[in-house]
Amino acid sequence: MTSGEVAKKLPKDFVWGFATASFQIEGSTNVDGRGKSIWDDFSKQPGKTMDGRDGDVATDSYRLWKEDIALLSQYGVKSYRFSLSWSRIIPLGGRNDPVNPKGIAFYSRFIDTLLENGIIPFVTLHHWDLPQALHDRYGGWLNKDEIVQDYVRYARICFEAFGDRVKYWLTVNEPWCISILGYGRGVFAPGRSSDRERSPTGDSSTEPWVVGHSVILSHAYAVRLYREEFKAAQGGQIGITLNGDWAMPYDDSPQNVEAAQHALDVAIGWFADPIYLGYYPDYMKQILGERLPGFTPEELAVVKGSSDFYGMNTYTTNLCRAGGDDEFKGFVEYTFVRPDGTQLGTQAHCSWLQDYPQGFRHSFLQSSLRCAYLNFSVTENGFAVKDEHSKPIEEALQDNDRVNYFKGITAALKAAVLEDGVDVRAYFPWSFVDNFEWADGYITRFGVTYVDYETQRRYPKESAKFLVKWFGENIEAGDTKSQQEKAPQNGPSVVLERPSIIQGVEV
Ligand code: PNW
Repeated sequence: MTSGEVAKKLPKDFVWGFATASFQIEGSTNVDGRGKSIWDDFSKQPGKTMDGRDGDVATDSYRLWKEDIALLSQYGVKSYRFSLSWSRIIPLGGRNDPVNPKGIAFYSRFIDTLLENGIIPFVTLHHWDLPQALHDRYGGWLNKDEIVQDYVRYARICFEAFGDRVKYWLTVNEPWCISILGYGRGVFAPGRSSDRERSPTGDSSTEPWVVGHSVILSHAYAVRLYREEFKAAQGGQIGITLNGDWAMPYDDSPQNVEAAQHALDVAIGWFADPIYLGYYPDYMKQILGERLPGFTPEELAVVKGSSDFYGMNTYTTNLCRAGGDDEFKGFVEYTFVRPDGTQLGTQAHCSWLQDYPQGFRHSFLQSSLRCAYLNFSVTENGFAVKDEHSKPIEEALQDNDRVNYFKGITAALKAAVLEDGVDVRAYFPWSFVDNFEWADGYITRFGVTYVDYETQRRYPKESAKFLVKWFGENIEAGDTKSQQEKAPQNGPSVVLERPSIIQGVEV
């Protein structure tokens, strides 16, 4: 397989833009009636974030949203992937709890303004900021019967309020991370784990699998609702987004080839197989036995086929070797060191990420082979430059490792579409701006736009300029704008002025 650039371009309706999530950018956590999410208090507990910082201000995007949209518009993106904060819309989260009109109004205005600027909203309903009240009331994702109903009602409120203008919905972001990092390793909110030094409560051997099951069902019942009551009138698409990296066998020994398959069964198959094929992977049943909850036949009928597309968050490649005691990785050891001692690629600031663009191309084939996915939207992909947080701004803006990462990825994307014939319809680099990187606090920076947290000024990095230019040159002429032109434009019109806080946007 060659990874060289091919002369042809991506089709004219190819969608690209940048991605973010509500808790990572919004700040303003206690204004306009927002209720707490599980990340509010968790991030304030000593030791939970690397720099001890929380999401109270983040990139201040709840206040600076017009400036954010102006920058997106200057970048010339076709779309923007962002998430809604459940507890801004329903502060206490539950199906009998009141809806907050100010939360609805905020996102409604935001969506209108994106559309007025020719930017397609690509909306995630849930990106990890579960309402705290639901966790306190009944254990949140641990309580399947309650959470499914509450999530579906939340989804209904969003379809009713925004579905006339939103044509791309993602139900949930990365269920593996919610389950394993939140209820297994205990490093993400709500921080539950069997490790008593980390958490006074929790059972890492059972809870992640229960949580994953609840997430799948919540997703599936929300999709059923959309298809039955909204799709005909609103005409949108709805799916889930899964995290999953390419699993490459460490060498060609049969046990390591099998290990790569096992790694995938747990990292991707846990969610992809029920949703696209209608069953949990055999390997998961084998290692978990009774601990893996079962679906009733009625549930399975709702789960199977419950995604209109494959939402893929993919960052890296793992060399997989049989062994180890980590159930969350399917008893597979991950490494970036090849048998000959060389590194797979350039190391990012976070330990789990190296640059290996060939893996990006392979991951489409890997997923296609697994379940013959209909079509792909890459909803996240990106790189955090090592030590970027400690560099002076001028230096941080020269983000060569990130530029190289995206050079490799864009070539691989083009090859996947034009040479391998994979049906990829959208691509969203993570992230639009540096932001609250969960347990890493503000240390790890994934943005293509630098945020100076002292001033909240935004500065485009070289990688933003590279991507803007690349997509400008590599998509066939003609545009997807027809979609948003057709969409009704309600609500007040907001006039955007060229923001003063954005520096050097000559892209
Ligand atoms: C994703 N891992 O999270 C999330 O969707 C984003 O909110 C986040 O900012 C981004 O990737 C960068 O981290 C992940 O440990 C977190 O492999 C951790 C992992 C993968 C994805």
